[in-house]
Amino acid sequence: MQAFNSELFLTTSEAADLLDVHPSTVKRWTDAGELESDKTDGGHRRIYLREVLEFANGRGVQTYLAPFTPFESHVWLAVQDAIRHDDYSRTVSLAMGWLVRGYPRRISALFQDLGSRKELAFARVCDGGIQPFMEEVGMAWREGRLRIGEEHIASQAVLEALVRLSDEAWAGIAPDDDLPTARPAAVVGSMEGNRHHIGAMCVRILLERAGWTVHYLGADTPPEEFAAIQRARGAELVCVSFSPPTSIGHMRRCLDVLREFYRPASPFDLVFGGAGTDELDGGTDLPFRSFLTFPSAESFIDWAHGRGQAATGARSA
Ligand code: B12
Repeated sequence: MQAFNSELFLTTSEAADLLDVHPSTVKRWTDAGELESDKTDGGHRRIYLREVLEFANGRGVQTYLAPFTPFESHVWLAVQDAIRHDDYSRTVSLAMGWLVRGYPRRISALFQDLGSRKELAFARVCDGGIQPFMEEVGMAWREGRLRIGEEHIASQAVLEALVRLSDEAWAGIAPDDDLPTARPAAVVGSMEGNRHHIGAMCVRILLERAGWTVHYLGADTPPEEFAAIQRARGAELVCVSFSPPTSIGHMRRCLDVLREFYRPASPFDLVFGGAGTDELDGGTDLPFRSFLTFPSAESFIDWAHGRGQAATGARSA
């Protein structure tokens, strides 16, 4: 009964956002009867989503909902829930539905859209949207409701969205051979034995948006390689992602190797991230500039912003 869903009536400014015009333009169109609208008891215009989409179609305007046909209203509601209520449950169930029905491109497009929205903190999109979706995928696989191939498809769809978001973070910035030296460098990847790297990709984008150049190592990377790339690139930050079944033992080994390779002439902060990393007690005699653990993206981002600004400031001073 979607036709009577009051959530699908847009305010003037919501319609303006969707059509990428100023709200006064929408008012002009509704006053002229070109765009059909109702008025609330208080006299505010309300425009039915379907009318806005037909209007856009008639004028050849591409809205962000166009790639999701025929799920525009579902996506609209999912995006509004995320923006207004910090609620990603509609996003997760939409993405699960598309996964089961075989529409992975829509999954990518939805996470790319959410990830590029200025109204949403990207760390929250990771912890509130991507992580719960992938957790649901893992649960469905364990309970035999999804095949392992479908879990791979879900991972790939999310990774593709993240790769595009990484490209967006670099838009307008010089390519690799001409990197601005003012940007501090970080090394990011997943620990040896950890084939999961969606969390590491989230961290890569968070850092890129916070002004870092990221040397991304991907999944299952030996700690010696984190050390070698840190040294070669003069990186000031090393971020290692852990997730089950990698254990405290893996974290300790990583810490030991990085400690062994550490040179005070090339100092860096070391961050371990992912579920369970906050249970590690790193001890007190660590050589790193600092050693921190963060179980989520949101817990990390404030620190990363502050650290990035300090590093950039030190370079330009
Ligand atoms: C996708 C997936 C895979 C994919 C990975 C694909 C890829 N390219 O990454 C594949 C198919 C390869 C895979 C393989 C396996 N998997 Co798996 N996998 C998952 C699944 C479904 C999702 C993981 C994911 O991507 N989550 C999304 C990201 C965004 O979440 P996240 O990693 O937690 O990251 C967030 C935070 O932790 C944090 N974070 C993470 N890293 C970092 C780093 C830093 C620096 C910071 C600051 C923050 C941070 O921020 C992120 C954003 O929110 C999980 C289910 C689950 N509940 O997580 C199982 C799961 C982790 N896998 C599991 C298992 C058992 C395996 C296998 C052993 C299966 C097998 N028998 O072969 C193998 C091998 C694993 C290995 N050696 O690493 C189990 C682990 C259970 C356990 N306690 O041991 C889980 C929990 C599934 C389950 N319910 O049983 N898996």
